[in-house]
Amino acid sequence: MSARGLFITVEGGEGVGKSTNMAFLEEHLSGSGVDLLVTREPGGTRLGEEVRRLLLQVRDEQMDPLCELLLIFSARAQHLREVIEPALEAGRWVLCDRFTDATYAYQSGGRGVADGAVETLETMVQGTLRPDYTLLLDAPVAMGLERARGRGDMDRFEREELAFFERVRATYLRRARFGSGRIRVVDASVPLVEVQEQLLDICRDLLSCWNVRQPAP
Ligand code: Z5A
Repeated sequence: MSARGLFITVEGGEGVGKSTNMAFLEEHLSGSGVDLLVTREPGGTRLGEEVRRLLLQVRDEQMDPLCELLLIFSARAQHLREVIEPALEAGRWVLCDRFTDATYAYQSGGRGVADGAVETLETMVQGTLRPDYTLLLDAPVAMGLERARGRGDMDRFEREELAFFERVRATYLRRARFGSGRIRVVDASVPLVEVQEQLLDICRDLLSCWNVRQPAP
């Protein structure tokens, strides 16, 4: 029987380079022989992608923060049962663009929903499942927004004010500082080639742990 796979998440504020670096990580890890499943939140299933559309769509009504929180966890429940848990159990690595750290950062830090509400849903939906490693791409908010907004149309989140994204960033950094050591902060304010050098160092660590964990042939 294969060992359980690793669950790796990539996090960060607006425009820090998650999509760009997810592609880089995918290429590097798959090229190193990892059986990798790449996915994202909100989304990752047909149902989840429909929920994502609801969440990102610019609307003329205000979405209640609890409605937003529950939509995110409803998509996450489907994603876990249908995609993430079966892959991990089959020994595959899962690389996920955002997960529950984003919920703490955006819904709790950004919107002001109580941490306790997020914790309750986290336990209900995930049980004891948590990411094994999280790469937090960090850059000053203004830099990320400038990069992201250069792309044109802005979604419902991208239209938030600067202070919202400052709270999001502060929450991520606090979780990295006071968490269990699972979250590795990557300086994403430097040129891409330097960001990717940091990612390669982390990949080396992950791959060496993995080689140790593999059962002998
Ligand atoms: N959300 C939530 O509220 N709660 C939750 O629990 C979850 C999500 C899971 C969608 O996320 C929204 O869902 C998100 C929070 C909410 N909204 N926000 N904000 P998303 O991950 O799909 O969307 P995003 O954060 O808006 O991602 P993004 O804008 O696509 O940004 P990115 O992936 O981090 O950046 P990128 O596309 O890779 O890079 C942006 C540009 O910068 C691009 O032109 C790159 O070439 C350039 N770039 C990247 N790195 C560099 C460096 N180092 N130097 C120079 N230029 C660079």
